[in-house]
Amino acid sequence: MTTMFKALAALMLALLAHTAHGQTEDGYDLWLRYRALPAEARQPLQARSTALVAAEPASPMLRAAINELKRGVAQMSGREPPLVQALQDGALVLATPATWPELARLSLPMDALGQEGYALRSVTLDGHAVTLIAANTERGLLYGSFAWLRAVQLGADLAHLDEHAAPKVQWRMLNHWDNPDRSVERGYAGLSIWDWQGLPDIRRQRYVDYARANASLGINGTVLNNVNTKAEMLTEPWLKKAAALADVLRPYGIRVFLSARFSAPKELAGLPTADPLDPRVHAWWRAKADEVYRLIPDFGGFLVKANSEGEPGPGDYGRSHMDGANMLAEALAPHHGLVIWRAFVYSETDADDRAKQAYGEFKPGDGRFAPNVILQVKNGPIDFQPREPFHPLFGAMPHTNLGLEFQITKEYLGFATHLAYLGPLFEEVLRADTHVADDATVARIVDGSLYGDGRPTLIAGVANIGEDRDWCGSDFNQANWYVFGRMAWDPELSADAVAREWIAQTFSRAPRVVDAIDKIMMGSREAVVDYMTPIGLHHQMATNHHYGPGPWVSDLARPEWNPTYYNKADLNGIGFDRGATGSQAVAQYAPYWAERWGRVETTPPELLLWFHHVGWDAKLAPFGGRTVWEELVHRYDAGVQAVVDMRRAWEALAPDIDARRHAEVAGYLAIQEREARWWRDASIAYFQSVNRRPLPVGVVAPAMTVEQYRQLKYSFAPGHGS
Ligand code: BDP
Repeated sequence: MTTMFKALAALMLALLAHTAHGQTEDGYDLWLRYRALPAEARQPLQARSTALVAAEPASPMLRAAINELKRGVAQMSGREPPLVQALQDGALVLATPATWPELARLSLPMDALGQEGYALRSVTLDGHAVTLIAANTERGLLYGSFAWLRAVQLGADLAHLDEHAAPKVQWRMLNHWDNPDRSVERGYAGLSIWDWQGLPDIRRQRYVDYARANASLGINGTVLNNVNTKAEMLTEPWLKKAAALADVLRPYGIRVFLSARFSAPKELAGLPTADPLDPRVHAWWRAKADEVYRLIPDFGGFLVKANSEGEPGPGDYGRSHMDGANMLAEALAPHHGLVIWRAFVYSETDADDRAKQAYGEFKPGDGRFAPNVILQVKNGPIDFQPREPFHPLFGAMPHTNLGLEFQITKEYLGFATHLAYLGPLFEEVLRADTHVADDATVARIVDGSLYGDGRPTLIAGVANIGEDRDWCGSDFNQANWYVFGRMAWDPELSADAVAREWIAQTFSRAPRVVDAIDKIMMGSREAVVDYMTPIGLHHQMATNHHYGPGPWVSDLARPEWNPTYYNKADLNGIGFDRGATGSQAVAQYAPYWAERWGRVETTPPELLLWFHHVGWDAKLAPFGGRTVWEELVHRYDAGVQAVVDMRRAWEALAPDIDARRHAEVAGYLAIQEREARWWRDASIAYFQSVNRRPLPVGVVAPAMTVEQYRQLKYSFAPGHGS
């Protein structure tokens, strides 16, 4: 009896300990955790959420908003607000001008809210102190509901709310690189979240939760499949699967898009050609578009990777990208669909600097793309590297709709295991001033405000989402999904502010904890740059899987696939000359940059080897008397040291973070430190084998020889796709 009693008591204690944190944290809830508030914060929330007032009967979208508010309030305050029709003190009122004509009297900035914005305001209506969630549309109410829940989670004063927001970019979109077999190209979070086999019959709760997370950020489009796509994705059975997902996502304001394979008419219909100027091809795509819209009436459109890295395209028939894009645009136009045409194009037969090729290919076509085509341009001219200058197409095609593509999945920044917060990378790109006109930042080009003509605008991010319980392969990777969505909504947001928001919702609201985690996050991307590719190096990773260093690789079929093509390291110097004596890539930028980046002295140190080939022994002013070789080594060391410091700072947070998540992050940081050292050691060993310089005084020698690093093989590194 006593033993049993003891066992029971132990069980009770364990359960209590378990619920002390509300519930075990496994990352599934993302930033929508809505954990029970401490008693002192619960009361003000209860007072400000006594009931929900909303139009009845509610549409699916309004229902989604109401459900989210109920769930959030119930979890945080312990009391679920009832849905009522009459005003009462402390109610949350979801109002549009159509359902609540009195809105007009309240001098709310309704015009500024547009079709997607919202206002949150504490007001007194008919003698009742209520909180208005106001918008012109139900979508605005949905976004406003999430914004109010965010305000609660961030500890806002609920009695004095007054904020409003509207997205600056029209399309805020995820690009999944998911394959029909559920592998994910460059995905490090398990299988695809799309259980294709179960679709269209099985509509998993996970899809709804995915939609909730996206809606909370304002993401309004998703491309379901890989840009390297199979033609089959456009056949009826697969379209039905996509249609089922579209049904689930629709109430959350998310439109479904598909990647389309340019050669589909040949592969699916046996046409002898996919030539965009061939009338049969044209007719096939028109019929296909009609079929897609019959199944998915609000289908968004096609994303196309053409004539790039072996994918088929109009170039196979001697036609231009414009020919290809405009043909598809015509097929989609009757349905108001979009063609998103990728500018990530470089040719195996073009010996010119790869960084120049997209500009060379697309710039002459400025103004010749159909109005429902958006050209999707990667943030930099090479390929999602830890640091690149902004892509020269930004600002160079004023008469073309240009979208921006970021990579949220960390193919080049340590996969899922390294902690690298991408906010500073996104911010750096968005704030870059192209100097094509006054205040012509990438943000203002991409959000269209530079042109002011209401053109369609787009920011896309290659998703880092998979089947893993925590969605993204680690807790900190969730921050990259979050910051992507927030900055796509408002490209002017600061990486630091968004990090703080995310931390408060994800880990803790205690200022000391927020400060400490923010410091780790804000320095993390620069740490990766330093231990992988300092002072402007790029594309130095191992072959195919891109896991780990491979600066020595020089035997791949295409020159521009080799890291040596980019580092150009030899006995005398290192770096890619893109100035007047080299590839002249600088000339693709506005004169302001062409001139500055064209000269070593005026090139910022972080882009030095991107634009210049410099002598190992050159002493450059920003390096404070160090030679280029010394600076390079110094940066590798700084990168490793930064990770050591991140680890230490995280260890110190043990008392403040739930044990499971703390331990997991600590484990990842251990991997990161080991791999940072690997990058540092292997890179230094290689460059030293080439330049034959001694290591700077006091520097620790690499652990192994360059030969040993070259022998390392990682055949099963993740993310390879099918
Ligand atoms: C590269 C990836 C490759 C993608 C390609 C793309 O390594 O897997 O297919 O980008 O964006 O960075 O199309």
